Amino acid sequence: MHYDVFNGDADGICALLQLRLEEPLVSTRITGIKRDIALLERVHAEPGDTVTVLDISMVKNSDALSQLLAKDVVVDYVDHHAAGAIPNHPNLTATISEAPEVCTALLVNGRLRGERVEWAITGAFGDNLDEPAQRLAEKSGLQAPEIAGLKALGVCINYNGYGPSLDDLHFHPDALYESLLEAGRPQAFLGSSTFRQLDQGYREDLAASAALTPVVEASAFAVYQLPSAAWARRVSGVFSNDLVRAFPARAHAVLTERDDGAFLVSVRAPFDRRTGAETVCSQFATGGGREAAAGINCLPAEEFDQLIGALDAEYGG
Ligand SMILES: [Mn+2]
Repeated sequence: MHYDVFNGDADGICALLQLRLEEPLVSTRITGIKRDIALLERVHAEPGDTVTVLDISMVKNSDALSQLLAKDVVVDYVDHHAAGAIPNHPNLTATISEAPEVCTALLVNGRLRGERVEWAITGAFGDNLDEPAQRLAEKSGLQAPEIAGLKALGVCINYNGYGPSLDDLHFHPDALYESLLEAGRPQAFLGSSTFRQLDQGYREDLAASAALTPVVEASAFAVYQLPSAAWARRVSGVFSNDLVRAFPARAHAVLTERDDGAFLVSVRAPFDRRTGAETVCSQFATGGGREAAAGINCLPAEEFDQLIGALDAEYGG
């Protein structure tokens, strides 16, 4: 049995699309919402089974990984999040880079020598890596309208993965993966009713978020709070990415109220200085992420001031 374990965002999906279009394989797929990264523990493999892991932090899956390796399961791991100590084990192949200009879809593209480069570009745009995506697209000879299509698709796939529960999403990430695989090429999917539905949902959510103003605004950072509504939960990540582009010198925290009264938080470092987000978030019990983009899954309301303090300490007032 083969298992494909992948993040349910654009990067994870586009990484797997490249691999499976290039090397079709019947597999058990395991994925979830973008923030659900404890995926490896859901693999119940037997000795001799194989596992491909894409776009989820190795350090956050290290126990499950060690158990699989010890069980004689062969693991191929491709990722750009914090890895921790990579086990030196004959059953493990790892392609890991934490470089800020890299994402998993681009790492897979390197491995496949650009065989499915359109999906790599789509994944990179979806992971908010506009410049590397644009460079790769131009190098691949794509024209502006085609590049715009890949970008729109990447943004939409990424947007679909946000939200604290699968119920909030327009499509289960695995169902979306299947539709994309069936389309074969991004251009084919762009003409589908699935894309129209996703694109329309995205536009409606963005329009609703355009009216929001910050609840805290300092010179070096701003904090927004989104209401407890499905549209807000879905759009929070894309909204954060757009803020980074609109105010490149400022750090941003976007809070979404959860059903339990706590907040789901996404923090983006200033675009001009893509560090510190992880430092801010990892001070909280359920926080983590990367230097440029990090999050807190559950910030108790009474820790709001502490978050402001952490932002102020990192980015200065
Ligand atoms: Mn990624």
